[in-house]
Amino acid sequence: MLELFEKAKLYKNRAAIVSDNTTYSYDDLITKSSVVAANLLNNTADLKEARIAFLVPPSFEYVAVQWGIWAAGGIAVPLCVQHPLPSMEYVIQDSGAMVIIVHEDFHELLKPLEANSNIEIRTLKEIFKNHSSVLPDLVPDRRAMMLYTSGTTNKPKGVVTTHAIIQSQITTLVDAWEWTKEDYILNILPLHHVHGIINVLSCALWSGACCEFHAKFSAKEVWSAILSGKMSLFMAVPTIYYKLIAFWEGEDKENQLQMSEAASGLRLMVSGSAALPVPVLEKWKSITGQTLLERYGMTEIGMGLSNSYRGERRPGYVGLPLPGVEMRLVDKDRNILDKDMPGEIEIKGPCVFKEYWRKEEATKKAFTKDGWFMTGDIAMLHDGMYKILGRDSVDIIKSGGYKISALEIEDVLRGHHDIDDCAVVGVEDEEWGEVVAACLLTSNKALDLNELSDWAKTKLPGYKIPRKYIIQNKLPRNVLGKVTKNKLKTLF
Ligand code: MCA
Ligand code: AMP
Repeated sequence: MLELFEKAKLYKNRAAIVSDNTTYSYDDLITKSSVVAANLLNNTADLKEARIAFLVPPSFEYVAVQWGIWAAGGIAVPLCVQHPLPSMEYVIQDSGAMVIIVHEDFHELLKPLEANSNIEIRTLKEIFKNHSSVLPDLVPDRRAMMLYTSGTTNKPKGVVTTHAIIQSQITTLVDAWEWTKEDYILNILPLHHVHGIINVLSCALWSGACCEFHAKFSAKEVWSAILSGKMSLFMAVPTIYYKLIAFWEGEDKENQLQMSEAASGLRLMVSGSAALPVPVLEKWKSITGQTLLERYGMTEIGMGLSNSYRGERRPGYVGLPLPGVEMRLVDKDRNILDKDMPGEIEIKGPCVFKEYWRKEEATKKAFTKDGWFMTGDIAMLHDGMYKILGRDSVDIIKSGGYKISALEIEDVLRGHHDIDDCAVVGVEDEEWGEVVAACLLTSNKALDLNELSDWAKTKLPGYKIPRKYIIQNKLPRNVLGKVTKNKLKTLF
């Protein structure tokens, strides 16, 4: 049996999950996920890495389904509740999932998929129907999860991890950040990415701790949870800390004092998924006394570098490689660099993903001949610690902690009948890190940009919609005809 499940069995009636104001124990989780597994197996012995997509908001039910898929030998493919149908359809088709488990609230949305294919949609009610079965014996090298991430290709790729990789990603963090079963964490992050799934949810469950879900981020609700005094840990993207600060600033002095006092009692607050601006770190420290621990990670590697839990947390730096993670910086010719020289981060170790799903060429291209994963992130070792300097590609945008491919958005925008051509870039923004900005070529002098955004929302998740537009007669290009995106950025 997987070590995660073995541990959960020992935690018995300890609180595992709080969602919708209900507390669920580890026993509840084992029982419910075994029912899901039995229903998925449907009298067969093993799902044998069948991809099972699931569209369930962050909740106890989400975890029961995820664990149920694992227990039955399947690959869990979480869908995001905020995505429009075409984004989900892409993931379902690309992953080859033939079964989708859906929360009743989203059944209607997915029905068109069922009508046009052999895909079977099963509601939570069906999948939670009492049933039992012998569960397969799983070896850790089995594929377990697939998370879709944007890259330098226009469509997201499925990043495949095995149980062993997931376990390595979890245990590194449990050790480094000293998780215990007494911990209590609030999870307000989306559950189709590593940050919410591994760093928060899975580390908590591995440790016998409790994870409380809020289905959606709200600064007011997070502050209420902090004020409740239950939380010992919190993890979020920089934009969320920015929003929590803004909320605090809007309160009266007395409330501010209480909020600050409550936040100062947590044992650890972590920031990641995007660069934490030093002014945000400093402001958070001044109002809560907490020095945010910044770490660096990627869907393909889990977490790679981290500031220290007990030692120095240096503003603007991401610390040192986590135990078990091998890292080096290289120049464009892949020569290993010395300190104080900017270079690309390459990573090796048991935390690194197995493959891009059914993309052999892309997988091969992502690794050096001797097995180092090339992250595309540029960093420098300075005074004993690493600092992230940026990315090697202008086509990757980070907004609100989400990774976004400029090429994917351009592809969609070009599909609009009024758009002759376009180029998309990320423009620096205090709150979001970057915001998506599009330069459009159009012959329609009366183009309504709000209508264009509304149209794009039917094709792309909200966070990928451009927030800034400019209309030009031509795109800036170099002598080779390539759009000069850095020049384009200056136009915004
Ligand atoms: C939403 N809005 C935006 C953006 N998103 N404006 C500009 N840029 C954006 N990216 C606007 C909406 O249009 C709306 O505006 C208002 O903000 C509220 O929208 P809503 O969707 O409700 O936003 P939110 O819920 O407040 O979302 C902010 C958020 C979210 C909570 C920060 O972006 C989020 O959950 N980010 C986390 C992503 C994450 O977990 N990434 C990890 C992947 P109006 O009010 O005018 O309509 S990275 C990872 O896993 C690696 C391994 C790692 O290192 O961690
Ligand atoms: P994702 O592919 O969504 O997992 O995003 C991973 C990317 O987020 C990395 O390749 C980095 O570019 C960025 N990232 C994550 N953590 C940090 C950080 N602390 N500072 C700067 N960039 C970060």
